[in-house]
Amino acid sequence: MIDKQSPIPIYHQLEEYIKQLIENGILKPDEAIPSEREYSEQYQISRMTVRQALNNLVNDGYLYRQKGRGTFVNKQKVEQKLQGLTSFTEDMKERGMVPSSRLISFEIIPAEPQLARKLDIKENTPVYEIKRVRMADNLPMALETSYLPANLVKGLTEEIINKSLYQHIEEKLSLTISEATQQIEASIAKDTEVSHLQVESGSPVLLIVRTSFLQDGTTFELVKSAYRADRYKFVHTMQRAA
Ligand code: 16G
Repeated sequence: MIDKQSPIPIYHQLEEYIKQLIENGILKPDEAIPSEREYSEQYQISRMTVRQALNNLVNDGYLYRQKGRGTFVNKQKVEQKLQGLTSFTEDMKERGMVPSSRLISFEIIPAEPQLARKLDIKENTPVYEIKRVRMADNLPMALETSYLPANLVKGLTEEIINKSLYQHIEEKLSLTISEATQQIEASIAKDTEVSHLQVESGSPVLLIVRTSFLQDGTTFELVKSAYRADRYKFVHTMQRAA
């Protein structure tokens, strides 16, 4: 599988080969991969070359290292399409994963000026503030803080929040969720995120801010979330203007 005559650098060939083994499920999550020495002996390539391939795979989130123990296969990232306005519950179910939430706090607060502006409501209007850890197959994926005007998204309870907000809004309140704007940026996990997402300090997260609207244009939520960058990636298709 390593072709020394090929113009493709050897580290890159090894990287692609290991990637394939992971994507095809031949190497399984949390399985240890061979050591640098073993790869270098097996394929008669330098340890530097092996190291470069493994470093790239660690940086891209395919592998992780544990001090003194070795290098292991990471869980594959959840791919989230950027087309379509979906809920966390729908996204995970579509992938055959079991969604769940861990409620951290749930209260009604008066909207401070900035929040009121973002939700397009008067200052001090009551707003639900909900903090949840969103999980898939019991693994923490994101820490999510949602703000919803309480007199619009009525009757929230812990039971509803532990299931699906969007389902309650559409099925119980018969409101039509229509569109959202979303921004995504890279960051490093803050202390609260480190503990709730169970990552090491200094780990990368994707910060997402979503503002969502009903069909009549009313803003019904502002959601700030931190997604584990090692478990999530966003994909979208683009069309070149004719
Ligand atoms: C997603 C949305 C969030 C929405 C939630 C509803 C992002 C970044 N955020 O997490 O805005 O409130 O789904 O999920 O995608 P639920 O219906 O499962 O409660």
